[in-house]
Amino acid sequence: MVEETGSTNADVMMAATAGAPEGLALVAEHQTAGRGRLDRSWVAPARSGLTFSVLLRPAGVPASNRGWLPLLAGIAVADVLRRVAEVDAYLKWPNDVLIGDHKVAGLLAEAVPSDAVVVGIGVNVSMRPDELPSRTATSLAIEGAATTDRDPILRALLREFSRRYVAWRDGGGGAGAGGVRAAYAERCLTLGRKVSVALPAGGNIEGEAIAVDLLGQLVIRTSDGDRSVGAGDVVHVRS
Ligand code: BT5
Repeated sequence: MVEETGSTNADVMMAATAGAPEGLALVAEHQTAGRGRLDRSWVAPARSGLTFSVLLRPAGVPASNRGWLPLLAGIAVADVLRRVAEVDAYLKWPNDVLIGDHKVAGLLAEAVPSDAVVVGIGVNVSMRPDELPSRTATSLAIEGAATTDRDPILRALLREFSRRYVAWRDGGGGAGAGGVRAAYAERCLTLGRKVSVALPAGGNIEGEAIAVDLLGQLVIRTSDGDRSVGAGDVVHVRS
């Protein structure tokens, strides 16, 4: 636990490079340079939420299957927020945790050469409406959660993520291991919706999100056939 740092993901990636063991977790009360995907940022006032990162070394799981890790973390976050905070948390592909249409938590998985993956989790807990970093954000407090006590939520998150990770890794790390694909699909609001996906390299794909494939990619039924996307920003289009 540290009072303040730039980014817990950056710190744990450095520790990973220096040989730190699997399971290392770093929690920060405040991040001054919190990272999102694609060079975006994660912004939260000190102590308004949970910001932490965990080091994993899934040796034995093929690199092509590691895309499941952030999805696995999302399942754990959604389940803990439901059980402990008693909110209706769902997943938006690939790894936003939403309550209604608003984002309460975000996940960032970053690979470190030589087999390590750092999974960072940010959860908005007591953030007030005037502190929200964007119109699309929310917090447990705003959603009337049963608790905004960060300690039990953090402990439950670490336990649940670890439990799901071990079951997945020990099952070989595929789509069926630890039931990850089915568990993800069950909690994912994106499936069955009309979506527009902005691809990291530019351009959009539009169609109906019909499945999550064996690698954790989103399958979109377009007018030109089915396309799988491994990364991108999804907008749920209202019909
Ligand atoms: C994410 O990226 O949602 C990944 C966030 C991961 C944060 C954790 S905190 C611990 C660890 N250490 C780090 O440095 N990072 C990880 P993305 O899907 O790209 O979403 C980023 C976008 O979400 C931003 O561009 C904002 O629009 C929005 N955003 C920023 N801060 C937010 C917040 N606190 N709550 C909700 N939305 C936020």
